Order: sequence, then C-alpha cells, then structure tokens
Amino acid sequence: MEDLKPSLHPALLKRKILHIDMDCFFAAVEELDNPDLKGKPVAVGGSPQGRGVLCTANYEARKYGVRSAMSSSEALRRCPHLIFIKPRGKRYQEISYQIKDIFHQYTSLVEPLSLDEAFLDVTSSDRCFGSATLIAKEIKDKIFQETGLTASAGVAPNKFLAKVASDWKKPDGLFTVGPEEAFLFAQHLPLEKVPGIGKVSLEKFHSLGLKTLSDIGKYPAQWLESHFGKFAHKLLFLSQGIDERNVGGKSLRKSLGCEETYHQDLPDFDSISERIPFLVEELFERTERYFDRDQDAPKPSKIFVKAKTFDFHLHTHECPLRVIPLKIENKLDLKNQKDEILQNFEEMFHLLYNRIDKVPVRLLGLGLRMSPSPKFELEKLGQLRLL
Ligand code: TTP
Ligand code: MG
Repeated sequence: MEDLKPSLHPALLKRKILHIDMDCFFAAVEELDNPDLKGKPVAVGGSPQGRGVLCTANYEARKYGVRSAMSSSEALRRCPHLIFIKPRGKRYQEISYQIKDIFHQYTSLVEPLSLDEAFLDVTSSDRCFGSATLIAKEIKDKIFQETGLTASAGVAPNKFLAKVASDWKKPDGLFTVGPEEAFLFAQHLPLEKVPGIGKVSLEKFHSLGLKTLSDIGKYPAQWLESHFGKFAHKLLFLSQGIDERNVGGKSLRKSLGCEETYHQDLPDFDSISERIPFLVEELFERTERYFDRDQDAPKPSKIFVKAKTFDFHLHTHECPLRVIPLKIENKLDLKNQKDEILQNFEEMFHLLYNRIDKVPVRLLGLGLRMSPSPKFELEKLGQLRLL
C-alpha cells in the first residue's frame, strides 16, 4: 500500500493551468443568433414529440430543472413553455474554432476537451505580467468581444482544480485556486463536484458515509481500494489537491463519425439503406473540415458502421481501408471515391444487419478510425526527449 501515499514534486505546484468552458454553449449560440429568445427558457435538442434528448438548456430553463441529456418530453413536463431548437452543429463548430484561435494566442499547450472547453497551460507565458488570473480574464473578455458569448474560467496549479474552479462561479465566472489553497479547497469539496464521479459512484460513496474529499483521507487506503479499486489511488491524490496530469498539446483524433437516432425504429434493410447517404454526406463534410484544419493529422485507416437495435444493444462492424482497398488521405480522395465509399458503407451495414438477425434498429452511425501519422509519432518522441 506504500504507493497509495500522495507525494508532490514542488514544480507541480508552480504550474498555471486554466480551464475555460463556454456557458450553456449551444443555447447561448441560439440566443445570440436570435435575440427574441433572450430571457426565455430555451433548450437545444430533439423534439419532445419524438424520442429526442436535450443537448443543453439555457440558465432560464435550468431554473425549472431542465438539464442536458434529459429526454425532451420530460423537459417539456418540467417547463411547459420551453422553446425547443434543433442543434446546428456547423454553427457551434464555427464558434469553437474562433475560441480555440484565441486560446492559441496565449499558449501552444491547449488541450480541447470538446467544442466548448479546453485546458491551457500558461506556466511559461509572460502575458499579463505572468498572472494566470489576468490571462484568464483577458481570454474571457476576448471571447466576449469576438463572439458575443460568455465563458467561465478556472485557474489552478492543476487540471483537476482548474476544472472544478471553472464551474464554481458559472455563468460568466472566474475563480482561482492558488497553490497555497489547493489542499484545503480540495478537502472541502463535496464528492459530486469531483469530475469523474458519476451518479452511481456517488450513491455508493454516500451509502458508505463519504460526503467530501476529506472523508476519503479518513479511511485506510486498503479499505478504499477494496471498495473502489484503482480509482482509490486517484481519489487519494485528488483529496490532497494533487493531480499530476499534463496539459496535452495537439490531441490525436481517434475517430470521426456521425450518427442519427430515429423517431421510429427502422424496420427493414430498405429503410436503413435510405438513411445511409445522409450519414455519408455528413461524414464527408466533417472529414473535409478535418483535412482542412491540419494536413499532418492522422489519416483514416479503417471504416466502421454501428447500429443500436430496438432493445438498446449497440453493434459495430469495422474494416481496414487497405482490405477494401481504399485510400482516404485528403479531400481529393474523398471526392474521387465518393461512390465507392458509399457502397462500402452500404455493404458493411448489410453484413451488420444480417448479424443482428434483421431486428428493428433505432440508431445508425458510421465513420472513420484514424491511425497516427509518422509525423505525429516523431513529434511525440521529440517531446519525450525534452522531458
Ligand atoms: P457543457 O459545457 O457540459 O454544457 P453547457 O456549455 O451547455 O453548459 P455549462 O454552462 O454548464 O457549461 O457542454 C457543452 C455543449 O455540449 C452543450 O452546450 C451541448 C453539448 N452537450 C451535448 O450535446 N450533450 C450533453 O449531454 C452535454 C453535457 C453537452
Ligand atoms: Mg459549457
């Protein structure tokens, strides 16, 4: 149990990490583009008539208990005058690029987590007299000037605390946990605030009488490990305010895909077949943008299809491109092989459909899996040598 004792290299306390997260991102974009929505409860997601779920809701709607991932019908029950808006992925992506450009003006160590949030390591930045809090403030202001949207920021010596801090004063918040406060701040944290602790684990913690991170430290490490396995190690570190993870630079994308859940189950292969061109069209658009952004990004090496059956079981099938054989390395490849790619997706869906005994399907998805390019591998090696 020796290795369960947290220890900290002093250099780790000197790091300046930011976590920036846009406020009710999709809903805020909708309000921005349609000012009539201001002050009204707004949700972005599927329709309450179908099986839709919410992507997010604005803060007005949250007052009624409306939340991300809630079924749209339940959201309507909670807030009968809720305004539903269909997501516009392209528009959110556009703003996401804008905010990422702003992040890169401050540091190259940017680790995006999703369209609307990222970690930034500004330890070596001399902007704003080297004050991480002032940098965070400036980034928030710039985001607002350039997009008209608000973001919340957390500043701390590590990723864990920065993420918690960005949520602390939402919306339009800025909260700093200094290195000297890290320990006490972590100790007082209720477990529901700890990223990575989901509903199920939380119930288990509560049933064992554990409410805050400081409660974790009161129990023998062996006991913790017997209940929570390897997660106990991580928790013990977090309870001391310690998180040694680095902010990753360029993140490697592992796959590119798109999927659709249908209002009614697709009953046969003809109805599946009808949907495939739409999915392929969307995949093409995403892949083109992917190639546009970075020519050295990992290239696709496999294609995959997936189907969720009426009973919510997910089935996938994938195939290496070299077996087909297809090469998808740039926009021209996409254009020249459009028909072949579509045909291969159709054939793979056919195989998958037979494998699932031709039962009704509620979701279809398809996409590409990437293999790291040699250039990325070399870069990683370079980084390791520098350490
Ligand atoms: P979040 O940052 O988790 O949420 P948010 O920006 O809407 O609200 P908050 O102010 O609390 O940060 O997610 C960013 C976007 O990602 C969100 O606007 C919509 C999308 N999303 C989904 O599509 N499904 C989900 O379950 C969640 C959580 C988010
Ligand atoms: Mg957000």
